[in-house]
Amino acid sequence: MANLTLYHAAPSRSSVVRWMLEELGEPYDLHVLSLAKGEQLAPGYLAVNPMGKVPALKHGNVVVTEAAAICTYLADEFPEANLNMPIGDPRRGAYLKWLFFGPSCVEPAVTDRAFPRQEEARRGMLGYGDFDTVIDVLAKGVASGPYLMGDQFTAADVIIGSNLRWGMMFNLLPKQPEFVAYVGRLEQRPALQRAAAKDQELAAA
Ligand SMILES: N[C@@H](CCC(=O)N[C@@H](CS)C(=O)NCC(=O)O)C(=O)O
Repeated sequence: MANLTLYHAAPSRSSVVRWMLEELGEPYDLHVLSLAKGEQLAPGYLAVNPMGKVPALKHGNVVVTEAAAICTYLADEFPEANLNMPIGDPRRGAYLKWLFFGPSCVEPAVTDRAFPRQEEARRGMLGYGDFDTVIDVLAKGVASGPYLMGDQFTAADVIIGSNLRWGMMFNLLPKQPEFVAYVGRLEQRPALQRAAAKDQELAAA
C-alpha cells in the first residue's frame, strides 16, 4: 500500500493531481469514485472531503483537498522532484501567484463566461476582474517559456497548464498561439502522457 492515495474520478479535476503525481514519480494508490453514481456524496467520502468533490489526497494521516492546494503540498513535501520554489527563493512569489491564479482567477473567469450571470457584476467585486484581463495576464505569463518559471517546470505549470488545456479543449478559452504552443510543450511531457493514457483507460472501463 502506497503512502499517497488519490480520491479520483476520470476525467475530472482530480486528473490534474494525477498528472502532478506522475510528475512526482512517487507510488500512489487510487480510490476511484463514480460521480455519476453520487459516490462523492456518500458519508464515508464526505468524512474525507465535506465538499463532496474530487480530488482529495491522503498522505499518511494528512488529508488535503482542492487541486491547487494538493499540488502545492506535494511539491513542497517532495522537494527532490524539483517541482516547487522553496521558501527563500525570490521566484517563490511569482510561483505562488500562478498557483493561486488558477483557482481564484482563471476558473471563475471561465465558468462565469460559460454560465453568464443575469446581472453584470461590478469589476471591482469580482476577484478575477474581467475575462479579457485574465487572458492577457495568462498570455504574457506563458509567452516566453518554456514554462511559467522559465526553464524549470513546476507545480504552477500543472495548475495553469491544466486550466489552459481543458479550457481550450472545451472551447472555453481562446486558442491563442501562446496558449497552443505552451500546452503543446506540456503535452510532450511523459508524465502528462502517462496520466492521460491511464485516465482514458479508467474512463473506458
Ligand atoms: N475547487 C475544487 C473543485 C473540485 C470539483 O469541482 N470537482 C468536481 C469534478 S471536476 C466534482 O467533484 N464534482 C462532483 C460534484 O460536485 O458532485 C478543486 O479545485 O479541487
